[in-house]
Amino acid sequence: MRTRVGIIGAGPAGLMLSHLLHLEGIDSIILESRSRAYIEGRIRAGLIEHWARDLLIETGVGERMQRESLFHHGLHFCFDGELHHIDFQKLIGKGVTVYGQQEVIKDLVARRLADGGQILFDVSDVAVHDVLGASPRITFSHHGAPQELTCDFIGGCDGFHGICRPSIPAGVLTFYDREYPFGWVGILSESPPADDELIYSHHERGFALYTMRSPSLARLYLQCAPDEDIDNWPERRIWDELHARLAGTRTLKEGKIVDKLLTAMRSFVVEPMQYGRLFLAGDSAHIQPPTGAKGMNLALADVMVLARAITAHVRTGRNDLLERYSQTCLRRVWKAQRFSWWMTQIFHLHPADNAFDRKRQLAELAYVVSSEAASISLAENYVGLPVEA
Ligand code: RFL
Ligand code: PHB
Repeated sequence: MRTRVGIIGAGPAGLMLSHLLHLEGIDSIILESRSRAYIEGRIRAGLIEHWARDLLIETGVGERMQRESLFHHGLHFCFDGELHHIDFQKLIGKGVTVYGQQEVIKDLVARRLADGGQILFDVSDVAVHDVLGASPRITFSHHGAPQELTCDFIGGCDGFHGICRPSIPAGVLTFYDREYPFGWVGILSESPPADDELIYSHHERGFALYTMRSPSLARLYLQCAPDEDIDNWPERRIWDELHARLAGTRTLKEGKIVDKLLTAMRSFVVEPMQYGRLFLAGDSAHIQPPTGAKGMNLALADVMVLARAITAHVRTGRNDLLERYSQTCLRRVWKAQRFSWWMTQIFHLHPADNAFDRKRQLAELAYVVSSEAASISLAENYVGLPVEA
């Protein structure tokens, strides 16, 4: 088998990379270790940045999103028993879109297949070879048969636990890592959300986030211990904590819990995001705590930069954009890392913090909601910084 770009992983990064390349007339093949049903059912992110919404619409995969998503003009911060609204639309004329990551996945898979794209699901034993040469290869098994795919470039879009990053020899990459002493327990509930827009709550019992997928489907998260056992969180305890951490500012209706998960919190970046003709994109190169809602959006931003660089190479033989891929992405990645870390540290109860630190968090939250300059700074980071041309 031969293709121009071999892509490993059919998450937001891999699927969007393949779609963007197709729009430029460049062929690619995606190899995915899971089934189509699995990746289309995996519940994850829910928030799409302003520019990413435009990208989905402009590249022809935003039609269902435009019909079914919720557009939010701002969000709420809850602290000291009060709710404060920050109006992004008024401050910077932008907003965010609530639309499940698995819906983006469904739309991209449908579009790739309708355009004749190749996605091989259920592959195993994926390995990359010769990435420092002009013709890298990917070997894998499909339906039990060994296969080999030769290409010009490899898109390493296989997420945090994939094989691409670990296949780069020791000493090439620098790792930047930070773990947090807490995690999130999350539920999806067949009940209305606490408010029309998101509520991030700072509370003495710990952080809580009240988000949604639709007007009848609430997505709710609670700060918990980092190595928490899900059995410690029976439904009654989850609802009691969710009510308590709203601090009487809203009344939350309970509903049938249809999904329950634990999420660890971590900030992680590798530099560079490239080794020869292997380009890492999305979670394979960086992850961040979900407090800033940046993961899926960063994955889309990386592949926008990569698709442009590959297109310039194919059209004109230019290599400068490919050579600058990593530094171009990392400038934006680090700003998103900084913001995700900031949102995380300002809202969570840190085991090592004392009364001084809690007062400092409250003072900073009060500053953000009362200063127009600080609100604008929050707004422009939250709706997403521009992707460099
Ligand atoms: P993905 O989505 O993990 O996709 C990688 C794909 O690669 C496949 N794979 C392999 N395929 C072939 N061979 C191998 N050896 C392979 N190894 C792995 C996997 O099966 C998978 O299909 O990475 P990608 O594309 O980089 O996308 C990243 C995003 O999925 C991730 O950053 C977000 O989900 C993070 N995230 C959020 N991001 C946002 O932008 N907004 C949010 O509101 C948001 N909320 C969240 C989140 C993540 C969460 N969890 C569960 C970690 C909320 C939560 C709770
Ligand atoms: C979500 O809707 O799942 C979501 C929204 C915002 C976040 C994290 C998760 O910061």
